[in-house]
Amino acid sequence: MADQDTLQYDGPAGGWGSLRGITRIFGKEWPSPGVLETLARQNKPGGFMCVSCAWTKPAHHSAFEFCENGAKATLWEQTTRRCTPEFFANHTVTDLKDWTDHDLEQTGRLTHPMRFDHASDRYVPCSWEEAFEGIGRELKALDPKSAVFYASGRASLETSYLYALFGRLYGHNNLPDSSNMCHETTSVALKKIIGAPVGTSVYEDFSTCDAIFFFGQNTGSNSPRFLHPLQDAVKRGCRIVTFNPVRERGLEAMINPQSPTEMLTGHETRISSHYLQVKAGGDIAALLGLCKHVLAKDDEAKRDGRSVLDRDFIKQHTHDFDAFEQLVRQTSWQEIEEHSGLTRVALEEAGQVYVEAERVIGIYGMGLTQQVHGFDNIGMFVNLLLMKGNIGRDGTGISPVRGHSNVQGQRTVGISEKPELVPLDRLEDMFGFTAPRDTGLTTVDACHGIMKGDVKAFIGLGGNFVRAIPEQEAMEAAWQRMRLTVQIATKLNRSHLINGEIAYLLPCLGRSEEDLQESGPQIVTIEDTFSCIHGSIARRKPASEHLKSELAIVAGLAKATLPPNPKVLWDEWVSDYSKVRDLIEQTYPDQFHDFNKRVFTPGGFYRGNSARERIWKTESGRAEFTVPQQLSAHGFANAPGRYRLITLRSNDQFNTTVYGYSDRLRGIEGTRSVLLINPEDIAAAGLKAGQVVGLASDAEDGRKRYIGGLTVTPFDLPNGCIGGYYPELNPLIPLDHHDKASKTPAAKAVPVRIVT
Ligand SMILES: Nc1nc2c(c(=O)[nH]1)N[C@H]1C(S)=C(S)[C@@H](COP(=O)(O)OP(=O)(O)OC[C@H]3O[C@@H](n4cnc5c(=O)[nH]c(N)nc54)[C@H](O)[C@@H]3O)O[C@H]1N2
Ligand SMILES: Nc1nc2c(c(=O)[nH]1)N[C@H]1C(S)=C(S)[C@@H](COP(=O)(O)OP(=O)(O)OC[C@H]3O[C@@H](n4cnc5c(=O)[nH]c(N)nc54)[C@H](O)[C@@H]3O)O[C@H]1N2
Ligand SMILES: [Mo]
Repeated sequence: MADQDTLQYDGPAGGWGSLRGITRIFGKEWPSPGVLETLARQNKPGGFMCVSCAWTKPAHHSAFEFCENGAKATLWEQTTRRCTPEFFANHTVTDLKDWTDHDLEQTGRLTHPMRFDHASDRYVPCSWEEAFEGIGRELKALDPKSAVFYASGRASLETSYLYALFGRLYGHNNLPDSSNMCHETTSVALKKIIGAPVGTSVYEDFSTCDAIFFFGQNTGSNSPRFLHPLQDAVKRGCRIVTFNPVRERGLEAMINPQSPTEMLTGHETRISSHYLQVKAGGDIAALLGLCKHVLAKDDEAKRDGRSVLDRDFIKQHTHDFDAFEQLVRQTSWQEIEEHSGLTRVALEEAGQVYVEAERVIGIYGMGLTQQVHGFDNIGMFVNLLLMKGNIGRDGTGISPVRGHSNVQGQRTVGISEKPELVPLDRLEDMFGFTAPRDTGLTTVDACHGIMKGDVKAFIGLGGNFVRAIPEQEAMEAAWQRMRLTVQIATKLNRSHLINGEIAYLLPCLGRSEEDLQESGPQIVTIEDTFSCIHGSIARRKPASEHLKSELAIVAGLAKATLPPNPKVLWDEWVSDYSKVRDLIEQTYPDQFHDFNKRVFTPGGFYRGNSARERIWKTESGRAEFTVPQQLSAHGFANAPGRYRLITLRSNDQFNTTVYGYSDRLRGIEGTRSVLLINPEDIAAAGLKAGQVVGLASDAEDGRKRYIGGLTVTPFDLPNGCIGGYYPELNPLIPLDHHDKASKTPAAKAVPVRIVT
């Protein structure tokens, strides 16, 4: 299935390959027959909501509403392996630092609360009381502003609400989220441009749109259930135009693994009608090219009294069209071709799809957000959509595809370093305290604070912060100077091996496990990428009797840290999560009215979006046309021997969780230590396929950063762009290489040199 010149998979996404992908994990991880029952209830009302991506859970679900990667995530959580106190007694933390991400997590589910013992260089078991008391004592002794409470986007709305409340009652807004490495560019850009920080499309829009434009989102691996509505859309004639430096198989063709006919006949659906391999960071120019074509066609149409632009919409609903139009007219095709790496002809053909479509949805992911000029990427995408009124109408919209299953929801219920986004007055009323008003730390700010020594305590509600951030080597060194580090987790990862003076590892329930409290089994809720809220309830027996729920852990920490407050009832909230939902409803009555009654609404309940109603909560009161500051988003100069490194996710990982070594859809098997590069660039650099090389940072700051042991692998990429895997290559990313507006690390075009 792989062609000879460049390693590339030419089978479809889905199909038998996806079933084999699942079975491979089943083989290793099959815990018990009960797992099938769990999978059958996945993503359905009254079932549990997948811990993988944030794609929606539709009301009209199929028999098995899960995908290859959702099944892997569930099986990974429900493994029979256990990472016990005996395991920790047998391994020093220093030894474990040589283990791969995959092997660390393969030790299985954490079973006991553990404290790090410096003298023996080992984790030793401790009781929950001891852990809470020890952490509370440390936090009480610190200046609250020197503590950071991080959240990875998985914890429920209930837990997230209480975690943010804990931070504010304690005295800070230092609440960075995995979103700060992900779609923060979206939250900042869309808020400013259309007045709502999240996407405007909903699931139903995919059944009426005429065209979908895709920028830098890898559906086949990262939100595979999205392939079904895409396939349906293509079948009814909708056209899909993709911009991506990599030819991602999921966006090329797909076989529905849930359709017996397709599986038996091997009949695949072609997904993208146009596939444009833009250079990494070339999207601003590419989008300008599309806009230029739209203007040219509008000029033609005007001659016979027609209009391509939606002039009424532009006049009534937008601001600053003239400045934008001027820029588009001024920019030459030559500049556009140079910066995008695409030809005028290809861009005009793609632009024509836009011109002809009455309803267009714009989809994007990390390819646009993780760039130095990510804000301008999104601004340009919105410009294109605004030209024809493609926001705030059925079948249209700007649609960022969110990452973690509840990352969007965490922001909705208050996990944010930006106090202006949180109803602090209301919280003060409800809980009788004075909320901190100063801006807290983003992920990048927190890293700087840790390096400088200003940040002295870090609590991680899930995730693998140290492995996911840029500048990993320097950060690991600085990390150990902190006074207190606490990690709440299901499985062992590298962040648990880099410890402060006092360190705890607290094991929690996963979402697929029964959460039994005083009032009975608990429901938790999450928000999907379309702002729909879903309840989740699980029945599986927990991995260990010593686990606590994330909510109970947050409450335990808070209670041990904060002075008593008659309005803050941690024990009551732990005993019955519906009471936390009441608090959420009270804090956000417009969006969460009747929360407890609506928890199991099929398809989730929609919490609304002003921009979808064409109410623009922006400075001008209208949707903003924006003018990008430059034509390339990557943010560094071209130089001889300097490449743009794209850090990629394989089909066999969830972020830093590496399930295995098969990147099936890209035809890369058995290794992650690869340098993907096109044959022309291999020859030009005097390299040979199969040669082992290193990558060195080529950032202007001159700092040394290096990763070796990478096998040169021919791959279909634009000239000057090379690829490799996240998180292994994270030490190459400078901490200050981030989106200018939101500080999202720019992991999709990193300046590097190849070292032989
Ligand atoms: N199975 C699985 N599912 C996941 C995840 C996972 O790791 N595994 N992670 C979850 C999370 S947290 C997130 S945020 C999402 C991430 O999902 P995506 O948003 O899809 O993120 P990536 O896979 O990092 O990169 C997306 C695409 O951007 C392309 N790209 C790179 N540079 C550029 C560029 O300059 N321009 C353009 N147009 N494209 C570019 C890459 O080739 C890649 O196809 O997925 C979520 N779902
Ligand atoms: N170079 C590069 N760097 C990147 C990216 C990139 O594309 N390129 N992507 C960025 C993005 S989009 C993101 S979102 C971040 C991801 O950063 P994080 O969200 O911090 O990392 P994850 O890998 O998702 O975290 C995995 C760990 O979460 C824990 N875990 C799993 N389930 C649960 C649970 O239910 N509860 C708790 N408490 N813990 C649990 C397990 O211990 C597991 O080891 O990485 C960012 N970093
Ligand atoms: Mo993400």
